[in-house]
Order: sequence, then C-alpha cells, then structure tokens
Amino acid sequence: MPLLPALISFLLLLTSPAARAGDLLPAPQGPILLAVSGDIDRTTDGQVALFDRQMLESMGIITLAAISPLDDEPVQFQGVLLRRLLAVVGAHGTAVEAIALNDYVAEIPIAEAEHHDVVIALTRQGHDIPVREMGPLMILYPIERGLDTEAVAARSVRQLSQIVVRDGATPWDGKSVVARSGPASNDGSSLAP
Ligand SMILES: Nc1nc2c(c(=O)[nH]1)N[C@H]1C(S)=C(S)[C@@H](COP(=O)(O)O)O[C@H]1N2
Ligand SMILES: [Mo]
Repeated sequence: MPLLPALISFLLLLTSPAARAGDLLPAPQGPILLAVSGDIDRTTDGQVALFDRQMLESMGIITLAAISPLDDEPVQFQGVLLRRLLAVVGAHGTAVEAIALNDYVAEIPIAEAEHHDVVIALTRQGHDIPVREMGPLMILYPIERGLDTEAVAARSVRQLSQIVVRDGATPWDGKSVVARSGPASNDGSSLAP
C-alpha cells in the first residue's frame, strides 16, 4: 500500500470514535521489528501488537541529535516518539520494560517518556541501523541537561525488540527531569526541587 493512503487509514483508525479497547491495529506486512505486549488496548492479533518498519514510520518520524555507542559526538537519528507508540497501542500502567535482542532489559517510567522526547530510533544518518551497529531499533534520549545520568544510559536500550507495558516496580521519581534551578546533577542521585 502506498505510504499516504496507509498513513491516512492508520490515523483514521486511531482517531475513529469507534476505536475502543480490543480493536485490532492493521497487521504488519513486512519483517517484524518490534513486539509490544502487556497492558495495552490495541493489538494486531488479539495478543500482541507487532510492528514493521512502515507501521512505525507512519506514526510520525522525528529527528534528534544523539550519541550512539558508535559515535564520539552527536549525529542525526530519526525515529518515533516512545509516547506516540504508547498512545497507538493504548498503553496503561506506569512503566515499560524495554527488552533487547540479547535479552537485556531496562524499565522506563512512562511519565519520563511523557516528559522527555524519548525516541525509538529507526535510522542513523539517514540509514537503517544494522544489528551489529546496535540496531535495528535503539532507544535514544535527547541530549538535555539532567538526562546525562548513568540511570538514563542504562535505559538507552540498544537492539530493542520488545516492549512490555505494566506497572513499574518503582514509580518514576522525576530524577531525569531537568532541574529548574541549582546545579545539574550528573548521577541522578540529587535533584533540585
Ligand atoms: N541491548 C543492550 N542495550 C544496552 C545495554 C546492554 O547491555 N544491552 N547496556 C545499557 C547500559 S547499562 C549502558 S550504560 C548503555 C551503554 O551505552 P553506550 O554503549 O552508548 O555507552 O547502554 C545500555 N543499553
Ligand atoms: Mo551502564
């Protein structure tokens, strides 16, 4: 299906007044890049929401500068906002478990993704990201004061393959929020109120 009609039908589906818990998202046509499960209202097969590249792109691509494991300095990435994906699947709960191809798991508070432009990157400098370069999907945080912490680095999941929506073990404590005053904390252990 050409991109524009696919995009329009996808957006219509999302905004339709008939959209409700249990509605099915369009089934993926290409290779599956991401599986979203857990506490979600919309799936592709009644169990899990599977996404191919085109489906992810149809949610709206944003560009951000970030530093990947391969970079010494910021380069341009393009991807989908995590909060946009969570809106598409109708996520409940307070956190997502982001799971990598190598079974690495990190918990990301949903409130953090609402507050910051946490991105699921699809391309690096205009190109798909090979698995050996920590793709095809990678969670990136914007370069922002207050986000340069080890905790945030640990949530920057490379080779992302699954997201499970659930209630978090620990509610977000706001530690990655940009402090309005006072010195920037760089270890996440102290935060100006
Ligand atoms: N797939 C995967 N992603 C991962 C990790 C991992 O072990 N596997 N480690 C995390 C941790 S603890 C850190 S500090 C950063 C390291 O990212 P870097 O290689 O850009 O420094 O990746 C995060 N993402
Ligand atoms: Mo780390």
